[in-house]
Amino acid sequence: MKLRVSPPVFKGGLHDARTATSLGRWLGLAFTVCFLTGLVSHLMQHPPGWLADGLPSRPSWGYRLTQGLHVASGIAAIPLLLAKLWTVYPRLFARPALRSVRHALERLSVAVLVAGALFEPATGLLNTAQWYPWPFSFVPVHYAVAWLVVGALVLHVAVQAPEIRAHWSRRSPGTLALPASDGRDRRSLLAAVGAAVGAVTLTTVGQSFTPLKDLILFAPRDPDEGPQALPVNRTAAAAGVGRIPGEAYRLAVDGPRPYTLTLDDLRALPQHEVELPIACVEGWSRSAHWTGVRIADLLERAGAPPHARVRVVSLQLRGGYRVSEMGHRHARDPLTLLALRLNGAELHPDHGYPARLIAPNRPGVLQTKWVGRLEVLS
Ligand SMILES: Nc1nc2c(c(=O)[nH]1)N[C@H]1C(S)=C(S)[C@@H](COP(=O)(O)O)O[C@H]1N2
Ligand SMILES: [Mo]
Repeated sequence: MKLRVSPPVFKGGLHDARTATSLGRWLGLAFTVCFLTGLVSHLMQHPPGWLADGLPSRPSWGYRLTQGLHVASGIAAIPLLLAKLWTVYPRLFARPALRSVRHALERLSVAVLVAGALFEPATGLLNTAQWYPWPFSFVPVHYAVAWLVVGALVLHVAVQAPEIRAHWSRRSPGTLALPASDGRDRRSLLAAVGAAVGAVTLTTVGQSFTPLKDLILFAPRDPDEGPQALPVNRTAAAAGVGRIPGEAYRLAVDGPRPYTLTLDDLRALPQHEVELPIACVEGWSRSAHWTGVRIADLLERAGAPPHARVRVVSLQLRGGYRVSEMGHRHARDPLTLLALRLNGAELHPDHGYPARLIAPNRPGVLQTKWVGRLEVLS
């Protein structure tokens, strides 16, 4: 018996270019916001030489906002992406599969776009849960694939420009040719997708937008959980530092006039209070009240030149986040502290006891805990 496979027939009215254009607009917006905020995050964490000294330390909530938008737009893109793929998937079965070299290249670029567009929110979402079920390191791969998606997306919009123009609005020429009854169904679909976007946003955004923290359903982080009402990314035990005895603690400041301080010496210096967030790249932010010594005062005492960069070194011996650097704007900002206290009490070991860095407009991974040394870089 001969088996004949015929392409499936799609009778529904919503696999059309007008629906694809309507959803594509919102998806394009979400991807654009996600890409630009991701780029900001990347530049703040790994600034190229020419930018390292230009990074602004204000507004103090800047990184919290861009990282919150990055995660929120990435999560909002998920229902939009699924709806968009559903709308266009009958094209997978278009025959002949390949009409020409040009058509083959076009299909290839769409395959790259779809693969990348699924990969980015999936890996990003798992990263917020700090779950890495893959053999590569998250940051460089997530960053590289973002450029791939942007490239494929620009190409896709260019190739589809005539279709997009013909279906951009309800009165566009292509749209007028569609059956009028489709309009109602399309509006229902868009309303349902909009409701899904609203629901996933409202139930996750409280991770960084604290006023909505009571609506959190799916987010891996409860902003209230953790010692001293602040979440912890890596505990002292996990970092291998354990409980550092305060009596044995020394802060070494290397510069033109190097010196060493005990914890009591630090407590005897002028103390300053600031309200600053930890804005974790893994998708949560929480503001807290910090007390400690200004980094600017410590640098002044070491005779550091005003434009010097500073390296902050942890007592933690291994791990990617044991060292961070900052340019002179962050180092000299009066809000930048070597903090000794958090929310009215001595730092909990998991928050960096005896001393940790807290600076404005800075990714959480660079707010080094268990600080043992400040190095003035020439
Ligand atoms: N030495 C050291 N500092 C560190 C880390 C670390 O692993 N080691 N983690 C960083 C990360 S990813 C974040 S988000 C913040 C979290 O600070 P918290 O635990 O006080 O909330 O600390 C940062 N400082
Ligand atoms: Mo983090």
